[in-house]
Amino acid sequence: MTKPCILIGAPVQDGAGRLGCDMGPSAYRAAGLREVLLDLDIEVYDRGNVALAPLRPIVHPNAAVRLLAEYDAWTRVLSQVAFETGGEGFPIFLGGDHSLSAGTISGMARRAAHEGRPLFVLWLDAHPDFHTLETTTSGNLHGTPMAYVTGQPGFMPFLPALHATTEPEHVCMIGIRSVDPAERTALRAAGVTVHDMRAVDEEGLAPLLRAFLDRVAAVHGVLHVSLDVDFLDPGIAPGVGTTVPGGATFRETHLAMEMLHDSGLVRSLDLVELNPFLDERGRTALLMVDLAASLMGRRIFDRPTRSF
Ligand code: HAR
Ligand code: MN
Ligand code: MN
Repeated sequence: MTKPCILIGAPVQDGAGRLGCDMGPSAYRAAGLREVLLDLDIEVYDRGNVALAPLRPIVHPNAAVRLLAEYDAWTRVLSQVAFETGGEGFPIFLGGDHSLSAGTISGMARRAAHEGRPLFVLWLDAHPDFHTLETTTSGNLHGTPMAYVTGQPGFMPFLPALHATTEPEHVCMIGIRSVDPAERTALRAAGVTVHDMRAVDEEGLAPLLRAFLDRVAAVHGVLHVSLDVDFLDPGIAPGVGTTVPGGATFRETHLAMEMLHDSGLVRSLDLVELNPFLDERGRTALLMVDLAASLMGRRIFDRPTRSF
């Protein structure tokens, strides 16, 4: 990986049901993300935190929907930042709740279209985040970004028009184990590849990921990875507001990250849903940094043994 890494803090918490994700970017910095990348001889530029664009008033008929104006504003600014930084290096978006992916993925889709290559998304999460503004009942908009970027109905004119939609067939979700009924229906209709935890247990994470990477490479695609803390088992990653039992292990996830690095297909990464207020002495932040290092080329063999 010769491209410089560009760190972009996205202190978004408006999409989550509880406060605290806005501290995520600081926690990743305190956990040494920059230093770990420098150790890999990667050039690193930290752009600091993105500021929220001015709000425009938006009213939606679904009264459950919360903080839509903020979602719209974050999406506009992050989409632009993703498009720009995606042309300069390898952006790592330091979340922030998962609603930020509405911006980062739409921006990376525009970047890929600009380069004439299809964008694929690997979604590592307990949740598919495939609600529309109509179907969400919690109103927490971190439950919606994948529906938005794949062009599901009802987001216009409430959110920015997409320069490029991500084909639902180009999305692979792994680790899924908390799906609402409306999401289940919509995922099937859209043709998203969903490997739930049963698939991971029966078939193994590596073969599932290998098949997807082969699909991306076959059409000369580029890949965006969106890593939600709750993909991981709560026993190793407690610092998240929406823990779900039965998550991915340390070994599985490091292996996935090493495979992603070896593929040479990954262009950009979201680290999302870390809630430092719920963390235990930074262990979840440190684990996410550790995983980012594996994705950027560090072998488990070379992993330092120091504890924090
Ligand atoms: N599906 C539920 C809802 O819409 C939970 C969404 C939670 N999403 C995240 N990100 N934590 O994956 O409220
Ligand atoms: Mn998520
Ligand atoms: Mn999740």
